Amino acid sequence: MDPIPQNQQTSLIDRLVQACGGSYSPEVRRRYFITGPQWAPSYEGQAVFHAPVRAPITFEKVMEEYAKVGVGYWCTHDTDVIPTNDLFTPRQEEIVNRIKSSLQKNGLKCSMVTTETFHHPVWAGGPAAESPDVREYAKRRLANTVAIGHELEAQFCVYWPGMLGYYIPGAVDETQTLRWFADGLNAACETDIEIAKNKNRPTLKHCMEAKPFEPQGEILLPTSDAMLAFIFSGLLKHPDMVGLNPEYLHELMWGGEPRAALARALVCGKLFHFDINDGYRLKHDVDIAIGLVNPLDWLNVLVLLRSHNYNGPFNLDYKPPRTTSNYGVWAVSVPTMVDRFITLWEMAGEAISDPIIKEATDALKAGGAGADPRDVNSVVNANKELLSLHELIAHRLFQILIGAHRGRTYSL
Ligand code: GLT
Ligand code: MN
Ligand code: MN
Repeated sequence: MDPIPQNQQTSLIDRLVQACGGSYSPEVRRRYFITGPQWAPSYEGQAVFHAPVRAPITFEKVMEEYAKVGVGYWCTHDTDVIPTNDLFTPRQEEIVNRIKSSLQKNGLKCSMVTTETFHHPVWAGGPAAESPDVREYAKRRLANTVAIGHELEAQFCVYWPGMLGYYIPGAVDETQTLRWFADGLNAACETDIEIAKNKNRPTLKHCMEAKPFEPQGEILLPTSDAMLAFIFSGLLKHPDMVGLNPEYLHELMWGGEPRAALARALVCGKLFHFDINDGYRLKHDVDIAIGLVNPLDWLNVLVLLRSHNYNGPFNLDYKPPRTTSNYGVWAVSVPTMVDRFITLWEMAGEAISDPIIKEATDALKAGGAGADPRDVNSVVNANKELLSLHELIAHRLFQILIGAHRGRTYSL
């Protein structure tokens, strides 16, 4: 193949995306509660070892592009859109007004707001640092985000305490830090209750998001399970208002099984919000788009959520790889990840109603006949053959993933 002239590269991308086929229309995509963060498409590719590869983009552009693709909801950190020094000033109100009109112009809704408590130097010691000034400022920031959330008619508020911890052990009192962190959340819930009352709106759903490492060396609430314990610890004044925003990859990062982590949140009634993406076990937070690494595991996750009637947001918490251009973010990343999500969701529906899986599952639940529960060997023998169905179910799920259940075959 001849080298591709620069001015023909984007049309090549468009042609190949088109050739892939199987994409959903923006109308169909809008039927799902898929939310698009400001920070994902505007991530420029920078990191400790990386210079940025993409140009900055405004929230107006992000909203316009989400609307074109068919992502109906937008969410943001306070400082993704309002520079830190403009917070609490008249500039903040100006920007919030611009956000409102841009949402309206593009037919989008704001689903969620979150406070950036990790990037700015004020958070060097974390949002629950020893200094009362830092903690006071953190409370103001959280309250301000709650107020912005109500202003933008959001339903959710997310907390990712990635700086709640330390690099150097022994210098920080963990129990005290956790109490101080609870004070911040309590203040946010109380502000919420007050604003909600004044505005005659429901209170927000406050969702904690865990990540086991990065950017802090040791994080005090590193997993969704640690957060569940924290929610039920007695430190929160309004535990009923607080739940989880698990992220698929963050559970893999500590070596967990995301589906099991989600199940634990579900049985506690705390699965409020869900960050969807993909990546690798026991590696850093690569935030690859959904389904590109673990499609079979994703199918299993969505089977769980569909069968438990999860109806919260699916938040595209993704970072475009450094090899993707500004153009590629909108031409490739966002539409293809939305479509993979929808496809996997629909496949999950097929798995739930698949007659083979259903019969196998029912048989396992019925158990074998003729066992005497007082005799261990008879219990083993009664169920022995049935247990092979576990592996058969897994095979069937693979077949559903590749379309074999609909007759797709290879070189038979
Ligand atoms: C950051 C983090 C994400 C969180 C965001 C919300 S910020 O990008 O890695 O997983 O969801 O604060
Ligand atoms: Mn996330
Ligand atoms: Mn992540």
